[in-house]
Amino acid sequence: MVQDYGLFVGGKWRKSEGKRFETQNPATGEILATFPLASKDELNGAVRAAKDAFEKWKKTPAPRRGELLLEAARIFRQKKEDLARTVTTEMGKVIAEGRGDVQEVIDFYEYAAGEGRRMFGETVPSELPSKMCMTLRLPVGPVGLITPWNFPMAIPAWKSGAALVAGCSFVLKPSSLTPLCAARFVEVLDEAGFPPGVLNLVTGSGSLVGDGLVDHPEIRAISFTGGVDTGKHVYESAAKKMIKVGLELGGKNAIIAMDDAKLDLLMDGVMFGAFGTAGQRCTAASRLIVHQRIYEQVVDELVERTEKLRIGNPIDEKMEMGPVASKDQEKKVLEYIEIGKKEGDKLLAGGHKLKGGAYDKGFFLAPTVFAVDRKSRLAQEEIFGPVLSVLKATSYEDAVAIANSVKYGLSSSIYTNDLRWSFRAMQDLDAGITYINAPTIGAEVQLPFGGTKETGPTDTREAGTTALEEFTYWKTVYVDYSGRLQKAQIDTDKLVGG
Ligand code: UN1
Repeated sequence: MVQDYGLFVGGKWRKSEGKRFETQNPATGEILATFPLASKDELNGAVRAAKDAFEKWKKTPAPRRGELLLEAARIFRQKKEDLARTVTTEMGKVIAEGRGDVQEVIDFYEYAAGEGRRMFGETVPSELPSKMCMTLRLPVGPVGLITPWNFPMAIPAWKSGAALVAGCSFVLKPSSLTPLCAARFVEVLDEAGFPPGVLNLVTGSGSLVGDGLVDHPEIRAISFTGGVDTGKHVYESAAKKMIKVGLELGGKNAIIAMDDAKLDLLMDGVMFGAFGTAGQRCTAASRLIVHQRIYEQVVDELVERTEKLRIGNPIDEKMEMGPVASKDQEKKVLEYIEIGKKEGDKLLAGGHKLKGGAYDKGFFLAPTVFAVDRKSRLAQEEIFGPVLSVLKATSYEDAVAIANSVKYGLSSSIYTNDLRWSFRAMQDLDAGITYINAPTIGAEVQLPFGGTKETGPTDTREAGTTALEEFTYWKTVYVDYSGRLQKAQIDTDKLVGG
């Protein structure tokens, strides 16, 4: 039966009378559930609930907040298989990756829970006697979390885990392609026992709910993962309110293959990096830059492996790649394939929709490889699908120049056994993340995640200890226990005292 969901506001699922939208399985076309297109009033109601709850939540001791995160992690672990199936059914990544998505939730919630017992500030000496100075981390207020469909549980977890332990309440607006994952995510948090109003889920359009959240006067920070155009719009609106904003806006990530790379290791990494999640990761390896000395060999092997990939219903354990997430995604990727052909890039594998039998019910594309010119659009633009562009480099310097020639800077990778190239690449690659002898995907939650250039501003990073920066501000406190007025910068002669 198709379930009709409401909005989760103030600790309850609430019916919505307005228009609704459907969510479907991209492999089979089956309708999974329906969700409300929330109205402005409904959004305002959710922000009000978040604001009311914030006043108490911020006073809840941080270790206690952390305990609730740990309890949520326990339930996520218990329900991992079931939730993974929801991820795969609604988003289309293969089931092993669906499990990975939920594992990332568990990992981050466990990690962030510990932050409840740290959240370190500093004590700093004063220039005056009988005076102490310190810094505290305080929550910014109710926050808005706007999440994409490609990691439909992991990304809500990164954002909400950090917000919750910091003491913020939130309103989550998930992508309209994966509201069911968001609903199931929120159900677990509710079961863990977070107080009503601390977490709220509002589904609907980007222009009404997304913009409405960013512009709402009570929302004190926005964390957004998605496309660069929307990200710039969010950044501008947030600037007008002078609120914190975390943005992660994609990539055009490259793997560099040096001529001394271990070939099998390289090929395993390229296949996983390029076609894992059907290439729909911000971190996906969408460019392979190969040293000219091994170019022919790498291309031959790549084509052979790409043509052997097993593609089908991602719930089937044997499949290596599922469909892309939606009709629009399929259309966009096919358009890029046409652009490649028109611009004269050389199609080496795939380049079409898969047809016949069960393929006709879903959005299945053949994994695609192009040999491209470094100026071509396939070498520059984020496609967000199973399309890999291969480029030839004449040297290490040339490879790095190609890698850095795009407007994004999220992830990067180099395969080499030469320490000199490895250590140079760590610093030369203009990206937030560099992997040595591993593909561009698979970031771990205990390290900062984010990029440079148009991937997003470098002042915030998700995950790691840096995750707290998005949702807290520094309060500076001076305690003067001298019992007299002491003037900093003026009473400079009173250097010794007690
Ligand atoms: C994303 O695609 O926005 O590093 C996130 C990775 C995953 C997260 C990707 N852990 O590939």
